Amino acid sequence: MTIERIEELAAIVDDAAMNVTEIGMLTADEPELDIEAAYAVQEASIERRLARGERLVGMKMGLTSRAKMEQMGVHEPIYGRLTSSMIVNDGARVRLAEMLHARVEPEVAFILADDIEGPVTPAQALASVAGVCAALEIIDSRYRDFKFTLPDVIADNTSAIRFVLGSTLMPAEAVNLGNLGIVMEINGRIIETGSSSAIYDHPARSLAELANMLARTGGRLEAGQIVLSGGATAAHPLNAGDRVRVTIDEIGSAEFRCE
Ligand code: 0L1
Ligand code: MG
Repeated sequence: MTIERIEELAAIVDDAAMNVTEIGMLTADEPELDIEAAYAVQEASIERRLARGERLVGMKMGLTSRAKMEQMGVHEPIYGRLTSSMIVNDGARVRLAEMLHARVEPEVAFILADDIEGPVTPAQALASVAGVCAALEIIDSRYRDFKFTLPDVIADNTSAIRFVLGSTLMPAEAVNLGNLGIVMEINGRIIETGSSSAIYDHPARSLAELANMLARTGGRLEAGQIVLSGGATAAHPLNAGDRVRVTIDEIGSAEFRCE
């Protein structure tokens, strides 16, 4: 695919996100949009954000649960990019008018102390982590009815729109990272329970896989970056007035309100 076409497709997903307008699948009009081209579109769409003054603050893993992988018919997760405009402070409000059909999922987040360059094992990746915290990711596909193929969702930056990090950072080695109990509540009602083991079997495995996937194209994770390791349960639709909270054993909680 030509650079010009990649830029055109990046403008379509970026405009849709900025103007809160839904679009049809890019693959419907562009049969050449394979996974490699889709990551190029994602990167070009992020370049547009950076040119507007946003900063790259980290990366996210998507489709990390067996259920989501089976649903999409894939064998490996996908990754997206996190920018400064996606950060919501713990306890703050999010405006649903800035989203199309937002859903929320509980996650475990890493903050990196050092760069991570693949190939690495989960244990090696953990050695570069400053700490872990509870997180909530809001996803909002730009595609009509949240329907997409794998290249479409990669091009659309894996549906990223907002995320909240809990205010407590725990040393990764101090917690039982591979099997932490997770409870997500909406308006005080428990809506999902799960375990961090649902995140690619272990959040550290997800982190290492991300570094290894980036290494295929010469990329790496950088010190100070945030990594969302993947959804631990199904994602839930959000409505105005919702108060959302995740509590993760041993690492704390994160919350936001919808308006
Ligand atoms: O963060 C995620 O797991 C989302 C990945 C993209 C698929 C979706 O939007 O559900
Ligand atoms: Mg997610």
